[in-house]
Amino acid sequence: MDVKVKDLAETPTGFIDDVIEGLSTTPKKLPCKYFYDEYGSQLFEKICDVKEYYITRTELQLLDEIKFELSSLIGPEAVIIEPGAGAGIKIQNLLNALKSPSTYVPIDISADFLFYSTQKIKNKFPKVKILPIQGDFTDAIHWQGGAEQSNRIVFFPGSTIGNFTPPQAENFLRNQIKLVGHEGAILIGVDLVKPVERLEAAYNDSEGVTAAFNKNLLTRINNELGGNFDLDAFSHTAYFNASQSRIEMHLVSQKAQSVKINQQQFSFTKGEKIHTENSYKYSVERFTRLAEKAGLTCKKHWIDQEGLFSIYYLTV
Ligand code: AVJ
Repeated sequence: MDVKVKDLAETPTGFIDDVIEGLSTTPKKLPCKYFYDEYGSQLFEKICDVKEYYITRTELQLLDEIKFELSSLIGPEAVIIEPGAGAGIKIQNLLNALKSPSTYVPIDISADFLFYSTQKIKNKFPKVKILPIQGDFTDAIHWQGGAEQSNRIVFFPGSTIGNFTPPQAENFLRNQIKLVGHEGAILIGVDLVKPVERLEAAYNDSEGVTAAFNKNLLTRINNELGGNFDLDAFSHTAYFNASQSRIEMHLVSQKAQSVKINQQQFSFTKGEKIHTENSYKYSVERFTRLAEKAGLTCKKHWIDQEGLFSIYYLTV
């Protein structure tokens, strides 16, 4: 089994259409999945290290604390499927914790990420079979599993589920049930609701890494779609929307201006925002209910000592 490499992080075909559509609606918006080109992914890794962003650190520590429990819940010869695998390190901790895991199935839109993560896992876990799938995990993925019929687990860490609205999240979970089958399970990390100061600090880090990550969307439009955004004329903002229980990130136009993308003009009033990301936060009660609506049973959940982050083991 070999992975094909592509030389460049290619621009997904839907990028231009999504940008034009998003900037033509009111209020303006851009899909957050376009944050993650190579530079954006590097910035995200940097975010994971800033002191205000507790998510990655807390989840890694919690995964470590529960590894023996996970190993006995999941059992031997597991097939681990990871949507949006990226270049993550968490999968290595999980594979380390499990008894003779059989197969790793990373799913990612980026062929480069798939290639590198496959190489890395191959080297560190020579006994684990790797079956990479290139695709957008926000679409339903059709994979029949081939010989990998039993003990399939979807691993979805990092509170990535927070990027979906609750109805989308429910739909996503339903699609994962199709991937893992009747005896499968989903191991998922979900960020908890917490005092607003703590939440907002995590998305307004003092080093400005999150601001750069947000603005990278504009850089991508400039570089890949022939846009002429003036990066200094937009500023990053992130705040908690309590009624929706989500952090929202926006880019705010600092003045009245118009921007050209390819041949199209888009005008901005002073203070007008582009909504770039939602990051939903759930209480245990609300997430459990959502999982149940999707047809899952919450067999077990864990929370770190500070009450910042939750991990769920959901069975079909
Ligand atoms: C990768 C979606 C979990 O929402 O916390 C981090 C992305 N955005 N800082 C999150 C993100 C701004 C992150 N997720």
